[in-house]
Amino acid sequence: MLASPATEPWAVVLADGATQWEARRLPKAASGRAAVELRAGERRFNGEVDATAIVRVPVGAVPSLPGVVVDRALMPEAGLWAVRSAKEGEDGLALAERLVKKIDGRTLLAVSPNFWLPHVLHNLNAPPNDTRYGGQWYLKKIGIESAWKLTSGEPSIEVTVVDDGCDLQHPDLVTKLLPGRDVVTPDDDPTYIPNQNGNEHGTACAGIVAAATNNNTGIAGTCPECKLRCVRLLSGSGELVPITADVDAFSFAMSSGSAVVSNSWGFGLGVPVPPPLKAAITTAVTVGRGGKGLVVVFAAGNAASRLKDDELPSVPGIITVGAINNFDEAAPFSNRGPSVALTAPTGTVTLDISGPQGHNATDVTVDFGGTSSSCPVVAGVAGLMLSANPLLTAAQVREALIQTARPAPFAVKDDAGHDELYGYGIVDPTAALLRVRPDWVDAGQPDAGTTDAGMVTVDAGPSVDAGGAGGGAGGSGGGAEPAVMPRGCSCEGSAGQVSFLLLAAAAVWVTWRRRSG
Ligand SMILES: [Ca+2]
Ligand SMILES: [Ca+2]
Repeated sequence: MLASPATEPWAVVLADGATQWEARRLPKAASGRAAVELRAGERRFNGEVDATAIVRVPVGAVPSLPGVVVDRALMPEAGLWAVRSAKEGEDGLALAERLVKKIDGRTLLAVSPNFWLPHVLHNLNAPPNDTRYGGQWYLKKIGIESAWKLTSGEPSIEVTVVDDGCDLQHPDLVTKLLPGRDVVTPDDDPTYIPNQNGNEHGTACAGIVAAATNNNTGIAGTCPECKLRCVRLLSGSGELVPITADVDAFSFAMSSGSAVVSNSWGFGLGVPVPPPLKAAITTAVTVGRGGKGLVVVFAAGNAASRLKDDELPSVPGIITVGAINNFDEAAPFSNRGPSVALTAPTGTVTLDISGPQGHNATDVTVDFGGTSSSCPVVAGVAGLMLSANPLLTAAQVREALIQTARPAPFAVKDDAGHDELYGYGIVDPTAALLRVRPDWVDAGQPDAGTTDAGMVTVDAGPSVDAGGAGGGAGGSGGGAEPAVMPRGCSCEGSAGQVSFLLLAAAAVWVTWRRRSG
């Protein structure tokens, strides 16, 4: 069965409608799994295979195939099942090669080996000039205080952060976390892996989404009252992770009752999304949350490259987020393409693993960055929107975010108003909230000005200079009484920090610009 790798021919091992991947065996990997080279069209990349394969059958059916044993239901709502061969010595690759020929579009729809593909985290540590400048300029930049006057979120809205695990005991997270999942081990403990470089990534993303807010500790979350669930999908950037784990992450998000899934990870540049994962995500955004769909947010990635239509950030229905700096300029690394929906500032200041673990010896880092840090900002805004109106479908949330995005000043838009780097603009939480709760406009939101057809445009917040002068007042709205009282959080505690932070951020980004060119 295992021929010499040098002479191993290409074979079709994955088919899903129009998609086909071929594979050929390489010498066995150190992991003990079979190593393979993969070919999808003109693109080639490497992975490994285990003893299992993934089949897609009609929803409601159970795979019944000759010489095949069902391993487990992967995501029944998508018709995805993990299977293995009943034949001695037939691994997942050989099984898939055999089953691909049995796809009939009726009882068997798609087949894939359970590829283990390198997963990367889209972080990028912008070197800080000086820790005195630490603070959450990025929330101020999108006018978050104006949005918080409308709502600070609801605990019933849960955001699942799929990443490299979280510090479950972090003082700024511990009260916010609901049970999570480790989809690699697998068990119910999504704790980060100790003593591993970059292990703060998941904690940093979770903090930006919904850190405990107004608690005199750490940072404020974008959605202060939303709850969090952490899923550990990988241990560190570059790790091989099986497709089944990717699907498990979304299956957990669906079954746990989450409304939003924040994903600051992806595959290596140019790797097409594995069809079983695409099917799982498509099912999540359309069938999850009682048919309203989960809001799935992905980082665009940091390769300064153009995303192809078949890559992970291009899966239809998801919200793909690029990164901007404090001057509304696209970050030099931010991937571009038709699938970029919108941009958000990078959340440089966020939670670190508490104590000596993580990026530094404290509980907070000022060095987070990349599109990894922009994605959870938008995930938090989506949490605010669903808190404001839980009946929204995922498609409605996506549409409202796009339609209310603040125009990116440096964008060169096409006829549809889209720019490949900036998407449809920069996320504007207040405008998005007023779009999905038009009745809140009538309540007299102080910063709001109505334009055409009930659409509302809102000042995204003071400029950098104005923010510096704003001092402890915290900028937008000043001391004005909120028109709609937020629940649970007035967030004054964070406001002063936010204002003073803007100058620092400017310094950091100037450095960035210099480095880029
Ligand atoms: Ca806090
Ligand atoms: Ca630490």
